[in-house]
Amino acid sequence: MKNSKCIEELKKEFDAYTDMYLPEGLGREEQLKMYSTMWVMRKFEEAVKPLWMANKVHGYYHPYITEEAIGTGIISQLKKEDYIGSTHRGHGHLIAKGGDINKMMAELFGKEEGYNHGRGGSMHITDMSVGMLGASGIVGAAVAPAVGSALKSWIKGTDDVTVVFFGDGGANAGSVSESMNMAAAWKLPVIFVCENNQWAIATDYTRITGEPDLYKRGIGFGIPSYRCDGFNIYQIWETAKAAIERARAGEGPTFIECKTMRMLGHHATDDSWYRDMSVCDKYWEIEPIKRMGEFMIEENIATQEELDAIEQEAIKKVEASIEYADTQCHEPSLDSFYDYIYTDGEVIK
Ligand SMILES: Cc1ncc(C[n+]2csc(CCOP(=O)(O)OP(=O)(O)O)c2C)c(N)n1
Ligand SMILES: [Mg+2]
Repeated sequence: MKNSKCIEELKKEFDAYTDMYLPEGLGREEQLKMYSTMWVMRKFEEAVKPLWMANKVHGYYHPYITEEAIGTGIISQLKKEDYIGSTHRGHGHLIAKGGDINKMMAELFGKEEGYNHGRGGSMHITDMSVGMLGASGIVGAAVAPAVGSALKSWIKGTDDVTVVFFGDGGANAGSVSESMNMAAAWKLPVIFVCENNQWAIATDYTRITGEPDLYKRGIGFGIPSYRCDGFNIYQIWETAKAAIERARAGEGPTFIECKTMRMLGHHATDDSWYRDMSVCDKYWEIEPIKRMGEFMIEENIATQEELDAIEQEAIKKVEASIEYADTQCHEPSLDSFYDYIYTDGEVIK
């Protein structure tokens, strides 16, 4: 199928579709940095599956592939002191916030040098040094703590912002609504980002909600709410910029639904038997990295050579992280089995 025909078909079925455009204030260097971040996310995720199959990576892992524009377009604008709360699909969020991919890979390998000393795996990575409040295997669970984090910033009088991510499935957790209500009532500096990839494991999201326009939930709480094309990093960047400015100015929360499409299985080996994956064929034409690259070339923002070099750099970084985790890190010793159960105090063995 020709590219343009795909796009015409997509426009009919993907109601969040927007054309690419250059938002005011977004310079070339920032664009190249975001492009690079997306490639690191992509190469990291692509590398993990074969490692998982080879039994080098342990525990579940959920790829963020094709959702990279969401985390990147938003988190790239945060400062180090700002916070993010993440999901079970959180590698990309941490990469965008400046996390250490060597420590991430070591954690996935179950090694002592990993973020959680190899005890937590993919879904439990936290890095307070870059404001990453934590990933969570419990869907929607990051939202209430994120409102707590925003409350802390408000009490301390800083201009720090907290951004919290959750899926279309996670959006249905009761605590998400309670948190939105409190944040709106107290005008807290928090941004709710719903990554609507239209699936919650094997459930089409429209089967479990009466209102498929998820951004409208924010409106119900009096929160300015927007829908973005989850494949259009420029629209996401522009929407997030305004939301971050509002939060820093003490004007309260924003809700952003980034509508996308889950183009792979829910986790590493889910073959998506419950859905027709051919639906995704068209969406690959607008996957965010390809789309941003094409746009930057069309608009003479970057050359193909520059973009290729950025991709190669990302491959090298990820390869180095695998080499580190595989050959330089250590298995936790058996006598450390009970370590890190409590932050301090007596450990009951
Ligand atoms: C509270 C809770 N209920 C159920 C699950 C099982 N579960 C794990 S991932 C998932 C789907 C989440 O879907 P969504 O929030 O849309 O995120 P996505 O995986 O699509 O990124 C579910 C139901 C869980 N981990 N936590
Ligand atoms: Mg989902």
